[in-house]
Amino acid sequence: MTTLSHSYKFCFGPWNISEGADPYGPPTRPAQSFDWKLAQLKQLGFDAMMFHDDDAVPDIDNKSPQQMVKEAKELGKKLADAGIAAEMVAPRLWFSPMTIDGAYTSNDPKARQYAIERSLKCIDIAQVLKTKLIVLWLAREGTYLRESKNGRRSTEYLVAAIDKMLAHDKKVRIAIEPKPNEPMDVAYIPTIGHAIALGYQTRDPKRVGALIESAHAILAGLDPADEIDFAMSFGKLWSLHLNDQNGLKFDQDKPFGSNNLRLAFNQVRALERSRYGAHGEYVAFDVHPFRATKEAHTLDHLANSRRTFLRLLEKARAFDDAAAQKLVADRNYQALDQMVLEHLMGK
Ligand code: XLS
Ligand code: MG
Repeated sequence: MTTLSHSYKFCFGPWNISEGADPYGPPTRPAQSFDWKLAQLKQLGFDAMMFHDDDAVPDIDNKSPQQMVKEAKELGKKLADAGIAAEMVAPRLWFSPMTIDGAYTSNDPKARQYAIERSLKCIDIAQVLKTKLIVLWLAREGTYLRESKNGRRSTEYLVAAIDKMLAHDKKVRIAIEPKPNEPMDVAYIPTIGHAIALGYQTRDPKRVGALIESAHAILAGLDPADEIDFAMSFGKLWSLHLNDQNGLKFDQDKPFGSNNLRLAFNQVRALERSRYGAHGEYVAFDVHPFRATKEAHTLDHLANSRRTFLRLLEKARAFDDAAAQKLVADRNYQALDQMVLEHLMGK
């Protein structure tokens, strides 16, 4: 089994070991310390941790630049001592009162300035943690009613903000993570096509790529495997959040393959055919335990997602492509459909 995972490296964020609170009820499991979470990572067969800026430097808005660097260095030492890489750092632009009406696309120029300044701090933290990758999940860039903003101006604001980040650090690479909604009613940059197009408007498009999350593609009514293929054809898939989603509802961050095994199988096939990871990219599982999960099973959603990925990797590599191509050449799609199903069901 381990030989199959050699070409993929795995990652999760501290937020993926969550306590079960949801909008309708309190936590159901005790909070775990950061150090506890870090200690589990290697044991679960993972290689890196991804961070929000305030995972790396808590209460970042109230820290001086010197204090921020000091705390980031302390974290960097912890990671180095544990042999764990930092995959990326993402500015958490959806908590602060400054981002109530959006961050980069807020109608308030002071809020837009706050969002950019916070993003530059995030880049400084990434430098200390020795990662060049910044992920922008544009959580609050959207509207509850379209008349409150102007889509063209919002696009221009997003380009201007990214340009400021690209100018701040000549080595930084930015991956835009699209999502069509939630927390917004309708979000800007809803799909990977929008994210990649936005990058081409910036001052240095070769440093702007994208991140795909399975559930976000499903929420947009799209097939995550197609989104992966599209991004890979542009060389723009620089990070990846594999998980799952049962239809068009709140973002469930379910374990990979939990709802759509065939969709998961085709995501792995898409990664394989484009050799995702060949330039050091990680497979992250942006997943949460079910609220009903007991404390004793706090990590199982991560272990299961990685195990499912590796089992589907075996399936993808064992799939008889030659036989499949014969059925395609004969346009015998019923037989091809059944062939895939029986392959997944096992003989
Ligand atoms: C949304 C984002 C989020 C992280 C990264 O899915 O990936 O999970 O906070 O910004
Ligand atoms: Mg995500």
